[in-house]
Amino acid sequence: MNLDQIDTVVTRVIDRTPVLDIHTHLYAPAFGRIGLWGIDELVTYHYLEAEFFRASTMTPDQYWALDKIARADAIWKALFVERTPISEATRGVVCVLASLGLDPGAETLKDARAYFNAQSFESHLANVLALAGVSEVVMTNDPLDPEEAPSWEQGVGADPRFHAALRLDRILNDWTAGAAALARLGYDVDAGAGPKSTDEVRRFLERWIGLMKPRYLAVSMTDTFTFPADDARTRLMQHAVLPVCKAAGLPMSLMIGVRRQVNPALRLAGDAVGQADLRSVERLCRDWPDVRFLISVLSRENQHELCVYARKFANLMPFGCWWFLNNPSIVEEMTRERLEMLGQSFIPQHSDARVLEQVIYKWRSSRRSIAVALADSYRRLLIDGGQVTESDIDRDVTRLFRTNFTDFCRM
Ligand code: FIX
Ligand code: ZN
Repeated sequence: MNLDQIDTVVTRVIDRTPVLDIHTHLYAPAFGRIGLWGIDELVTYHYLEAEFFRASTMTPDQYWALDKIARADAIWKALFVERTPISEATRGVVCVLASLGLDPGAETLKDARAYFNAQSFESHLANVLALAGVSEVVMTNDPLDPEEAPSWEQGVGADPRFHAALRLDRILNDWTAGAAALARLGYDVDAGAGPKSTDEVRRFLERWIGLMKPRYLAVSMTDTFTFPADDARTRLMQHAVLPVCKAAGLPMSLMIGVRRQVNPALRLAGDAVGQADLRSVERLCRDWPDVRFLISVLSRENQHELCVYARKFANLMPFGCWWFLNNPSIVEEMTRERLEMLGQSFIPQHSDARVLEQVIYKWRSSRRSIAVALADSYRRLLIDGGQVTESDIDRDVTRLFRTNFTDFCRM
């Protein structure tokens, strides 16, 4: 292959390689209405709500007093009609509508609503995943979510396109509330998170691993996350969560760096970002060498050091360009530094999709950015005297989009 073929071949391979999307907030059809899809969910995505409040004179209180339809109409008018949709999140809705054959320049959402109302979910789901080039997604499954837990207890049928991830935020980030919820379920736990409590949490986790068959355990941590510390979270991690991960052979996913509710008036859109002290990640990877850690950090300033830590610890798998990082300028920058320092040994992206159709735009945008960075790596290789074939690129992209995750999770 020569220099001027690289872009075409890389784009062809990236476009045809189906993705395993390792972190989303999507749900298999069997979970019913907690799985979000359709135009009104797309347009009221919390990324767009944040942008709406900058563009509109409507106060959050006035907005929250509206129903979902009226909220979507207000956002559509402000961000898509009265302004050109050039932000990542607004352009994403344009991409979805155009991909589905709808008019992204429509004055109202009337025709889009008619289209989505006419869809049968199963065929729509298959169409959306095909358009996105996504073969499987990993859900975010909370055993203490009263809307979700009954589906698992009743025995939700397996769907090979949807893998589970056992999410632990309610236990690890708010033990007082988590302990109360576990106590209501009959677990003998107390606020101190002593040995009896950690044994009971192990029992709880083992039960839910049996119910969910998760690919990994997961938690989202604030920028102030410190491990170890003299706190309930450390005791729960050291004496329950990490031993369970080790015994079950399941990775632990840590997403670190959110600053929760810096503006509570915006609700889900009210979270921000903070630079974390990644020495906690260093201590986890060193002190728990038999546990594998999937790590994503939210601050752009933490990305380079995460790559350095990944060079030090083979049980650390960096993944994704999370949330405020999921923009072409930063996805390309992060992918370049990961390729330079880690070769193919990282997971370049996850969508974090909350609404089904978002996988279409999130993966189209990410494929473009990843292709630019990857093509440049191959060009540099050729310039330095190396060779690369299309099957080499196939093998590399399959690692990045699929088998780095399936191997790490021993799937
Ligand atoms: O903790 C998480 O899984 C975050 O991704 C979400 O809480 C966040 O709201 C989100 O969807 C970001 O993309
Ligand atoms: Zn998420």
